[in-house]
Amino acid sequence: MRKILFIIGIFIFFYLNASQKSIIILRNLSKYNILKIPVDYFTITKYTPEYTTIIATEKGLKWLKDNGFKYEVLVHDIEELYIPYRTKFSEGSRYHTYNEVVNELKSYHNNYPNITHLEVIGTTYEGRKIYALKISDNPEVNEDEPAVLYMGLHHAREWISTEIPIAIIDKLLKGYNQDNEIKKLVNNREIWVVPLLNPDGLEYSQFTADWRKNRKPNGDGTFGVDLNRNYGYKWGLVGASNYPGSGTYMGPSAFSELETKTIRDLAIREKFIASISYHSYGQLILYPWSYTSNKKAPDYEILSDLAKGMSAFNGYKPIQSAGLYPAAGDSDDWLYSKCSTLSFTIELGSTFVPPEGEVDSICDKNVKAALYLLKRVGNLWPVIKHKPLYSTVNTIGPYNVYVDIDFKHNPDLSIGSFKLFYRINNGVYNSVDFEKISDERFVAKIPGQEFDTRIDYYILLNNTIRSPEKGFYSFNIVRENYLIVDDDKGKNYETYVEASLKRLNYAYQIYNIEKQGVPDASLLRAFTAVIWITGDDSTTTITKEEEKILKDYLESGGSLLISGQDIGYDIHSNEFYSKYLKAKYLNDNSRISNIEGELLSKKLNFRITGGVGASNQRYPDVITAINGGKLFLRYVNKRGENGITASSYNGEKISELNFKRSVGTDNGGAGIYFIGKYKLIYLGFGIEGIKTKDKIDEFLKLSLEFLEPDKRQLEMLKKAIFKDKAIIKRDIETYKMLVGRIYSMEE
Ligand code: 0X9
Ligand code: ZN
Repeated sequence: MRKILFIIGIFIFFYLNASQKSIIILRNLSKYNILKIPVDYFTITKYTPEYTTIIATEKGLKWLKDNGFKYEVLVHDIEELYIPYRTKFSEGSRYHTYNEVVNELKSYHNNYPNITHLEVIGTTYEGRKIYALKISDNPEVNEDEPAVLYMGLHHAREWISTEIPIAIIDKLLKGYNQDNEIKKLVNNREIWVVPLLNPDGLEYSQFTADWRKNRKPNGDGTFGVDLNRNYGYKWGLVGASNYPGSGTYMGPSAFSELETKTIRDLAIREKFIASISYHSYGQLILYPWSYTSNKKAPDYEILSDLAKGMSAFNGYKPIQSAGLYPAAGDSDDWLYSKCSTLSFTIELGSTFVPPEGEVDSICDKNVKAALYLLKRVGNLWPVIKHKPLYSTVNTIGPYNVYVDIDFKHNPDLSIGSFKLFYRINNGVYNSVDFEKISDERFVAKIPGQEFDTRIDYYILLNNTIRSPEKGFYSFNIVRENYLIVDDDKGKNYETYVEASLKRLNYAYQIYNIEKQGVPDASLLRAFTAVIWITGDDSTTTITKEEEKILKDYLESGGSLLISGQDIGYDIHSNEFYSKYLKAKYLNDNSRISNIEGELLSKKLNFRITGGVGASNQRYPDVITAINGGKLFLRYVNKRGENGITASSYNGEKISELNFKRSVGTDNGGAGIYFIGKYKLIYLGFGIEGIKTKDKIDEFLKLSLEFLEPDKRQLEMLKKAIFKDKAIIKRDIETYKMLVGRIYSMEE
């Protein structure tokens, strides 16, 4: 049986692959149902709106005849087109070979090191490297500039499609110091060029035989996947074959191929705003959707407008990709749907391999079209920047939504072209106009609302097709609102606290010191309490600058829960530690993970390593309370003894070690609380290490209840907030939030 299958396999292989392929033309295609043509025998590739050219196997020709299709044969055997070139490559042809492309990219990079970055972005089945050349000022840095991708040679036989990307590189690099416009483009864009995506296919088609796909063996004797059917959007839905021998074989799964994976990963990383994938031939500019002609892309207007703009330079006809035949799994549909890239395919030239003498002029006009797109995408780039509003305790309002509009890149915008819409508790949307603050800055004001209100809002833009950001935002007017200060040096331990507050249904904001810098005390004052976590940082837990704002905050009546296994170890010898945290450091590393105590007359006991908590608590500090602080958490061993464990450390018995270090003062423990001018809970361990969810919830709930500011604190906070008014004029929003908080608490 096996043998028979093998023989049949061989037969099919020769029938579909080795048999002669002809290029034929079908006119008035609309009178046929193009989708009926079985993709296995054909590669429907070249087309204009008036006619379509197809590469057909002999079996394909027979099928057309049998089914009443009328066609003319353009090229009897497609090999004829390529044979003249095969011998030429050794002498040097206008068309690049793989090695020539690689050498050229390297020398471009060597000659223009300050504005290029050369990267191997992938490797093929046969082990060839896929290169990308990035052109931009500061090329090693991912700057906040529109990124554009130019790709060549998805299809092996479409040699001209590598020439345009190389010509683009040449134009930009050589023009950089000559042409101001080019210099500006290079400086303000990130231009990625992948001139040759399918080097295995190219080598085969240049030196062996006509070819379209890559060269990975399919395991049934046939070779290659059509890279332009292998992308992961609507993969295999239409216009692609699942027969491995077919020229439009979709592959065993979406992104099964190294080449398509390479583009996928690059695109996810670089977030291209626009792209062109070059193919041949047809003199067309295609844009999504490719998989269907029944639907327009959501950005149809801008896509067709850009295509029209490009066609002014190359004279090609802009149409929706699926216009003549739908095919799923191409690069454009994936880039557009998954990366919001305005993706184009340009079908170059009017023959498969334009005569070498025509290459320069094809490059010329297409480089112009490419630069036009490069220029235009600036106008689509960040239209609006906007920081979503936090939940707030401010019932007075207004809630100011600030936006920064990038007019430089969006010359068509005016103040009338954007509006804010908001609704209260799922009611109907109201609109608010923006007011001008400065040339770029605008504000829309949502009026104050009652406690426990939910506000949804979005910003609508006219004159731009792409929406500014993700769209809908919401915030709540809440009675209590906590601030998590994420000070764990870039780690994610704050997520444990965050998850707990979510479970408890408390409102909170996260402030990330690494990203946002040290917060102002005035910001801290806007919250019911501050939860400051330093994770397992051991050397920069609380910096001098942070101490300063924390002192200010505490002096003004703030409430603070501060936690980290090494705060004591790090800063115990300074005044902030003893005077404000009310703590004395006994030793590093309790070596015990059982903790118990009592807060607000509730008994507490929990463990801090393992379980679902962070397992970062290897050295929790032993601390004790001074200056009015109260020790409320102890480390205990199983026998209930304080600070004693049975294992040994460095030859010393731990029990003795901890015991020795703890004597002479109060008992060593794990946490301190203080009630005075301010309220404080200071933990010598990281709260994120609490072993179970219910224990971290229980502990946080009690702590935050404890930290709730009393009347005395509120009086003090109010004074500080009015002083802040002068200091924070530049941040009226924060000020209003603070004032609102005090007023609303007085009710
Ligand atoms: O079929 C392709 O992959 C591209 N044409 S080519 O002749 N170079 O093979 C066109 C892709 C655009 N997509 C659709 N027309 N659906
Ligand atoms: Zn192609």
